[in-house]
Amino acid sequence: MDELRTKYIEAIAAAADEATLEELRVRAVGKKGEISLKMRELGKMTPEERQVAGPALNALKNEINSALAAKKVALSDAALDARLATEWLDVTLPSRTRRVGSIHPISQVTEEVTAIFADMGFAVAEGPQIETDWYNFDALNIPGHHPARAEMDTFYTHRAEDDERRPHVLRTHTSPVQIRTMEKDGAPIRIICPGRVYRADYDQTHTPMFHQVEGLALGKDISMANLKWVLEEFFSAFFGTDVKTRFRASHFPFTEPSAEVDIQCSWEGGTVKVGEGDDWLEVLGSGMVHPNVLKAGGIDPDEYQGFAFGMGIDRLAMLKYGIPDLRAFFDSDLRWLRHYGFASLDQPTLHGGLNR
Ligand code: 2NM
Repeated sequence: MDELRTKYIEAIAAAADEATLEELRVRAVGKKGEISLKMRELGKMTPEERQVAGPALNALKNEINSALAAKKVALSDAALDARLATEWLDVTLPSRTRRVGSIHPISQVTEEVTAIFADMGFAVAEGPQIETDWYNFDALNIPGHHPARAEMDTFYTHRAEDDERRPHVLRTHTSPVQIRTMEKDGAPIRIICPGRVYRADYDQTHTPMFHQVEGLALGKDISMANLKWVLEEFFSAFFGTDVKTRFRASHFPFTEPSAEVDIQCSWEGGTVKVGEGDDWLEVLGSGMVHPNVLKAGGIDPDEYQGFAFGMGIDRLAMLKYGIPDLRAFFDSDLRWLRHYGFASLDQPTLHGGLNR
């Protein structure tokens, strides 16, 4: 019994890992372990012998089990200490720098425009950028021979010889969204439609993709007077200062009467300032929606009337934030984006004004 105790207690103390411990457990107190076998011999003993050997064997078994458990804990503590000694982390070190993206001026201005019109009760409507020529032209009272339909201004999708479908185009304005809204919701309507539009034109002041926001208000008695108030309210909120407007008679196929709208500005030292001075800057087209357009949208022109307008978002962004070159908007130049971009927390407000 003493030999067994010495052998196993010493072996357990010397074990270097859990696998060795397990091997010792099987050899000592496993089903066919030395101590278990000894316990089986108890049956062959006399009652007197058994009374001495039984408790002694049990005590030895318990002692070995305790030694195994204690050694197991000691081994895992040692392993943890070894890991902690190598895997340390200085949480007081400064963090690594990470580049942060910025909000593109066009996104920022779209949000600003949306916030201002939302305050006047206009909802945002969106639609597809690839349209049929019906939504893009016919429904807007633009006849088949109109120059705007010519291949040189409009991107037409490729068609196989035997394709029977209507021609499809990249929308040249967001007006198709307004036709779709008339069809879907009927009058009254108060919406703006911001989004990408496409025209085959590329020079200093034109890019083949640009951004527009159009507005539409239909009701029983909506007039040009309401249009003028809405636009002056919009420009004053957008530029953060009172802005006078000037309406000039014009012509669009989709409105009658039609007006081009100029905003008051000054030219000093080659830079334009909105809301002061005696000069005018053309920024917007508008008018009363043509009866043919209302009919195309499924609305009775004898019951409803209203105004519509359209303007360029890119141009608004250049004016408000002093961006000189239109084409730089779409160059994806990181230095430009860092300079003109907005922090994601710089939320547009109704009266953000020019002084950020
Ligand atoms: C402009 C100028 C004038 C316009 C018309 C419509 C519609 F679909 F309601 F008829 N939406 N937008 C419109 C009118 C657009 O952009 C220079």
